[in-house]
Amino acid sequence: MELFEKKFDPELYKTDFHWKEGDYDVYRVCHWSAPGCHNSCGILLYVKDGKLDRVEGDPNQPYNRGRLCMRCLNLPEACNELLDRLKWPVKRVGERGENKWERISWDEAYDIIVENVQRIQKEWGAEAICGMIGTGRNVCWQNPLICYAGFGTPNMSFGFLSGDCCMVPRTSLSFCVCGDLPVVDASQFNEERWDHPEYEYPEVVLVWGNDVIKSNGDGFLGHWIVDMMTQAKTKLIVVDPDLTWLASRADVWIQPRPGVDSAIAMAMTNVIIQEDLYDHDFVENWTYGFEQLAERVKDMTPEKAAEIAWVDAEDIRKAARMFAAAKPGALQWGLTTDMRVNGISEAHCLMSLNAICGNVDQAGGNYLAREAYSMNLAYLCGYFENLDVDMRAKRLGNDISPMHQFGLSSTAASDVVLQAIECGDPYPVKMLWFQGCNSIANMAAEAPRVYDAIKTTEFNVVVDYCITPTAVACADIVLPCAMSPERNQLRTWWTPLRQSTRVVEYYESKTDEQIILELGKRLNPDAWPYETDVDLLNARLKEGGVPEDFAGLQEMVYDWEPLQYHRYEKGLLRPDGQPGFNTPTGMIELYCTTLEAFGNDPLPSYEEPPEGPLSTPKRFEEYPIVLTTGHRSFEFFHSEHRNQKTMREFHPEPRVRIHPETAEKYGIEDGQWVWIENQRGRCRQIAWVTEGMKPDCASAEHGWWFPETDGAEPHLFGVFDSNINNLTSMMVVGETGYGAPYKGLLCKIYPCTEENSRIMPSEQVTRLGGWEYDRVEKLAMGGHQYE
Ligand SMILES: Nc1nc2c(c(=O)[nH]1)N[C@H]1C(S)=C(S)[C@@H](COP(=O)(O)OP(=O)(O)OC[C@H]3O[C@@H](n4cnc5c(=O)[nH]c(N)nc54)[C@H](O)[C@@H]3O)O[C@H]1N2
Ligand SMILES: Nc1nc2c(c(=O)[nH]1)N[C@H]1C(S)=C(S)[C@@H](COP(=O)(O)OP(=O)(O)OC[C@H]3O[C@@H](n4cnc5c(=O)[nH]c(N)nc54)[C@H](O)[C@@H]3O)O[C@H]1N2
Ligand SMILES: [Mo]
Repeated sequence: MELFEKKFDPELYKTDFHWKEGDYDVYRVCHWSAPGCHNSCGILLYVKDGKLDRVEGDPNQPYNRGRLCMRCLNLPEACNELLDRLKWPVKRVGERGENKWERISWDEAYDIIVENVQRIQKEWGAEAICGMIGTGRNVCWQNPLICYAGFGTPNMSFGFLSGDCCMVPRTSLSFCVCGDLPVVDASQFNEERWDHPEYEYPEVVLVWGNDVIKSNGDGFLGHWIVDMMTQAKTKLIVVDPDLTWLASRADVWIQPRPGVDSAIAMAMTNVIIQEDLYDHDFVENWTYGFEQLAERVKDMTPEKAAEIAWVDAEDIRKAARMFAAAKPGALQWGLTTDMRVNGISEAHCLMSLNAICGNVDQAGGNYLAREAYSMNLAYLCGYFENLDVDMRAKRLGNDISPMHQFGLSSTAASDVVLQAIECGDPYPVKMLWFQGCNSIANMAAEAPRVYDAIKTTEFNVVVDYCITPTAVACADIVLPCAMSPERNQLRTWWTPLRQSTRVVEYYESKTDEQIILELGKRLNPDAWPYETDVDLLNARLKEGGVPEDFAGLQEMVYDWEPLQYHRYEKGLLRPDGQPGFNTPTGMIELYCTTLEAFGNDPLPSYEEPPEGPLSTPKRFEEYPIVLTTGHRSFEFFHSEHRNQKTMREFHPEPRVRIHPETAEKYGIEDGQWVWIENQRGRCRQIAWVTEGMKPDCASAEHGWWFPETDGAEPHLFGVFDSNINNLTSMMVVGETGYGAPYKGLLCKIYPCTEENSRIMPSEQVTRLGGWEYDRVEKLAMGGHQYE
């Protein structure tokens, strides 16, 4: 009790930007990246002798209320004791792959970059330059802006993330079907949080393929669901092949074979319609195409879906009834939705299921989240202002699907970028600018193939805080970026607006804002009329009509806007001010007119993954385990944090989860190194034998490299040794160009022995040409050419 009171002592926990506490200067800011994260929690930075010494959660910040994850608490190690943190710009002195670098000044680095950019612009056209970005860190507008307003290219791409299959299928589909993005309402969009007079807790949260306690993905803190469970007895339905913390506390846990969730979602929708459990008022007044939806799902009975997904039909019925009865219910969907060839369709299934239960734009249901002050500080930042129509038309991928062409995706399609590098089709790509992306360790599917490609481009730059495997493989220049406490930054990725001020520095590293500004001024001065990073940020605030400037936001940290529910009834969602959703019909389109106009299936559908027990039975005999990949962990953010000692103490090696029966079948023991293999390649991880995992399935980790080991090839920090993306594929994407099968493959697993481990995958890839198999040479829309 004493502790609790002390925690909220106004003398100790102030709301000022800065105060003194003993030897410490304390600063009240928020964290985003680097190192990476999808949130920006309120934190207190304790600085001693000019160094970050300690981090605490800010108890006065309504967003996280003092709570922090282990990665944030470990920020001092990330800033000061990270293994081989980069202190200054370097240029390559040996061959690519040798990991030999020489210190250079920022001026020299910029001169080399400017010279190469201008040469490539002249010889190949600006479109031959491509920005490479990772997930939504605080590089998500800086990288695009330097591409569009500096290099003059329309190409900024997720670093070989096949089918743009993170969030983009879900968001694009949401924009087509309901005009906005529905996010579970955990009262996070208003300052009063749970005390807001209109807030209601969800009765049921349907957690679909999302380990939100670990991932806290897309600006949603998993712990808010725990708050709901403890404060309001919110119940859970979890759909996950693995026993997550939330699944272990769910009323219904459906444990599907990875890759076929749309069958379950359609069956649940079917039950809700057949048993007349849907929200009649909402369906009649605010949705379009209910009859067609009913017709489409009619044949997907719980029994049929159960057979497809290896689950129990009664569980599907139970989940459907429970979700439909919840007033409100809320849908928490995860990455698995995107990581399918039919990602768009799976998202449509889930969206429809949620909509007919009347949960969209309801308090405690799914809030329609928008950028703070409708500012465009994301992947399209500067696109329209800096590129003319002809240049925009050249964006790679615009020709593969209307969804790309009409701007539902804001990136160049990464599969087409790979095709452009490999075959010069539709035109060659000659320079890669990696800022916030370590492709071959993590983002790229078919990593060995991408490795081969990125080594061939003429000039590459990596902006990162360490030398990554991607940098060793292909970079000519590496620029050191600052960590979060070392930068002046804004976050607008959904309201509220957040601001954070630089309070420490590290050698010669610079912030992403400083880097793009200094480079932009040299390349295209008219587009960069600012002196400092703060000027650049102030210009963004002014554009957004934000009342405060950067300095004015310092004490606030979080700038909350007023919150409104039922905006569709009040005419607050559409630009014409009419009631309804921002779609052509003004309704949530269960039958989607935009997809129809694009020549895509306008209704939700179920499709088997290109490789699976039903689609490729012969291959299934050889590779009898259904594999899902990339399950998040507390310690790491993708390929990051492997270079923090503390994280490696908690999580020293990569792990693949398998059920005891499956382990027994293949002679695998818990804790043993095993090979995970399919026709494209193999990698090794430690077997984690657990009752939690679905039998005959496996869940392998992603993002592994070993920064403590030799960086030069052939070892290359061991980046291919445990890389699950030796097994995934590029160029096999949905008919829309979106969605790729990272979750839902086939593999076999067998113990590593001395005999079968003589050649490690890193050597195989860097020295022996990788594994022999047929690469799908051309982009395969809706690709099914596996058997
Ligand atoms: N098999 C499989 N593969 C997957 C996934 C999966 O589930 N399964 N998940 C996929 C998904 S959803 C995604 S989004 C991708 C993510 O892939 P990425 O987001 O590309 O992640 P990283 O490979 O960690 O690369 C990010 C790099 O940016 C650096 N960095 C961090 N913060 C900053 C910053 O503020 N500025 C700059 N300049 N650099 C910074 C880091 O040090 C790191 O080297 O991975 C994908 N890969
Ligand atoms: N600590 C940490 N946090 C992160 C990240 C990180 O690397 N580390 N990455 C960030 C990024 S970019 C993203 S996109 C998000 C992703 O965050 P999440 O959406 O939580 O993604 P995952 O952890 O890949 O998978 C979530 C769950 O899906 C289950 N699953 C796997 N395959 C299937 C399937 O076929 N069907 C169903 N129903 N479930 C399946 C897994 O068992 C797992 O429990 O996390 C973000 N947050
Ligand atoms: Mo992601």
